[in-house]
Order: sequence, then C-alpha cells, then structure tokens
Amino acid sequence: MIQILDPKGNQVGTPPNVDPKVVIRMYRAMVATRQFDDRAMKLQRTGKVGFSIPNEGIEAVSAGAAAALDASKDWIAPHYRDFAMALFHGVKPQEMMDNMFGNQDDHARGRQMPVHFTFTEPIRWLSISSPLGTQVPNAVGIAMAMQKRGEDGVVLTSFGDGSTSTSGFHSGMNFAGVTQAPVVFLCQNNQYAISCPVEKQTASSSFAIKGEAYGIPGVKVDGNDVLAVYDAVKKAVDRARNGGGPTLIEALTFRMGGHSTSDDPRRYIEASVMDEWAAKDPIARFRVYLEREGILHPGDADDIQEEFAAVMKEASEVAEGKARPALETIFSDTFKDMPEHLKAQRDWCISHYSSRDESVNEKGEFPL
Ligand SMILES: Cc1ncc(C[n+]2csc(CCOP(=O)(O)OP(=O)(O)O)c2C)c(N)n1
Repeated sequence: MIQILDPKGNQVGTPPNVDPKVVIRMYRAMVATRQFDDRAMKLQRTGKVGFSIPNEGIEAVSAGAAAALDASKDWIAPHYRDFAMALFHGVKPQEMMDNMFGNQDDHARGRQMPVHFTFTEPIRWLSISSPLGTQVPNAVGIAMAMQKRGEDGVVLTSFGDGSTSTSGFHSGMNFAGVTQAPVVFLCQNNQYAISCPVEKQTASSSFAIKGEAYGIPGVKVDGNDVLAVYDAVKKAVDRARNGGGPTLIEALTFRMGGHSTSDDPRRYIEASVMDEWAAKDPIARFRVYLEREGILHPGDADDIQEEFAAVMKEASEVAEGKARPALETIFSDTFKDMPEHLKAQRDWCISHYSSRDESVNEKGEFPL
C-alpha cells in the first residue's frame, strides 16, 4: 500500500512534486468538506433538510484525486461521497447548499435528492446518481468518446467498495480494458457498504486486484494520506492522457460517520474500531505535515477551520431564505421547445392550482 505520511504525519515516502499552492488548496478543500458536512448534519438533525451523506474521514481521497485533474479538459464521474472534489475545483458552497434545500437556485430545482449535486462548471461533472455504479460505464463512455475524437482529456470515476459488486463496475472495467480508454477508476474502500463489511462484499484479497481480470493495472493507496492519493491518481491520469490506458486505484479509508443521516453506525461498528480510525484522521495528519514543512504557519489551520465554518453557516442561511422552485419550472426546465400537448398540460396545471389558490405563494414558489 502506497503511503507518504503515516497516521501521525511522519514522512515515510517521497512526497510528490506539487506546487505548494495546490497543496494548500487540497487542505482547504478537505477542511471545507468537513465544515460542510458538519453544517449539513445540523440542518438535517434540526429538520431543515431531509438528508445528507457524511464525508467525514473520506476527505483525502476526494481532494487528492481532484487535484490530479486538469479542469480545462478532464471529467469527474463522482460517487455521492465526493464533496471535496467539487470544493477543490471551486464549486461555490452556496451552490451546494442550494441543492441541500432544493430551492429555486438549486441546479436540479429540487428534483434530485440533497447531496446529489450537478454542476456544469468549473469542472465537467457528471450529475451524482443514486443507483450504485451507474457512473462507471458513463465515465468509460465519455473516455471512449474523447479517445475517438482525439482529445487528450481523462475521466476520473469514483465509487465505493460496495459498488464493485454492481454490473456497472464490471461492464465499465471490461470496456475500458478492451478499448484502453483514458479513465481512472477510484475505489473508495471505506470498508462498509452501509452495514455490509468488505469481508461479505468480496472474496478477493483486495479491490485493486480486481483490475487484473480486465487487463487493468491495480494500485492500492492509503486513502487517509492525501499526498499518496494525489501521487497515485496523478500517475494514473498522466498515463491515461499519454495513451497508456486505464488504472484501478483502491484507496483504503474509513467512514467516520454514518452511511447517511438515516444510519447509526454504532449498531454495527465497534467503538474501538471507530476510535482506531479517529486516530488516523486525514485532516489532522495533513495538518501536522503542513505545519512541520512551514506551508502552514501557527494559527493558519484554526483560521481556515473558522473561515469555512462561517462560510457554510452563511451559505445555509442564504439557501434557507431562498424561494422554492416555481411550479412552471417543471415544464420549462425539461423542454427547450415544448411540445403542444405539454404546453396544454402546463396551462391546465397552473390554472388548476391557481383556482385552488395553490399555484404560487407570495414568494412565487410552488407551495408543496
Ligand atoms: C444498484 C443499487 N443497489 C443498492 C442501492 C442501495 N444502497 C445505497 S448506498 C449503498 C451502499 C453503497 O456502498 P459503497 O458502494 O461501498 O459506497 P459508500 O456508501 O460506502 O461510500 C447501497 C447498498 C443503490 N443505491 N443502488
């Protein structure tokens, strides 16, 4: 398993040659993710949003992988536990909070679950899909299209350990192996698929080894070591960009929270295991390294944490105050040129709810 920083932040491998500004961006994306998570959890527990997916403990996998991509030409086909990929590339926390509330500025206008983000910029981002593994063949299809067009973009697709049991994973890996499409498969092995542990998920000795069956090299990295993740993904991205074909990367990590806000992990994970992994916290480990190297100065890390706590609080308050999507958007967002029969349905729908005084409220929103 590739490791550059051990759990105490000691350097045990050679750090990748990366601009300190990018290193700071990785750290900031990880802290921003943790603060977004914290805010989202509070919103859900106080009944303000319906659902969230904790990212605590996984931040290094997403931030390290995102940093290896070129936003001007690469694609991300994400897992739902990849907030740090969006935040690293400069997606605004406000956009993400708007999605949590499903308000009128949510890109999906409330027609997706919370945390199922969809963005068109600043990086090419495939909408998050709940059915597990579906992003994998999508990613390979995008990579094959870029290959055929002679473009030099790369697609990174990420998914959990449980998602390797889906047909999407197998068919995507097979197509990529055969076509040598420029795609990087990133398995976030957080050791559980909800309550199902890896021992019940696979009889393979690792997830990385599964690449062999498809003619794809497999690499295993410490997923709580952001520099190791960056290093492995950057090498795979460079190889794919230069026509060397796909790579499967297994990043070993641990979900420090529940699967979602509907889960209580204490019912199936021993407290001692939780404590063991809390001591391997990816943010704490990176902070030790950055302070030792003088990349962060005393007080910087606390300031960054406070900065993002305030950013997420404000974004959630603004999102909460925004109107809900208007009824009419159900139609106008779906068709650019709407067929006549749907125009008729739209007119009926609006007039029907207006007659019951239910089409809009004082904010112009549809009061569901
Ligand atoms: C095809 C499919 N089967 C089952 C589910 C229900 N489900 C949602 S999340 C989940 C666990 C996924 O585990 P994993 O892929 O390891 O990702 P993690 O949540 O651990 O990040 C399951 C079984 C689903 N969403 N899609």
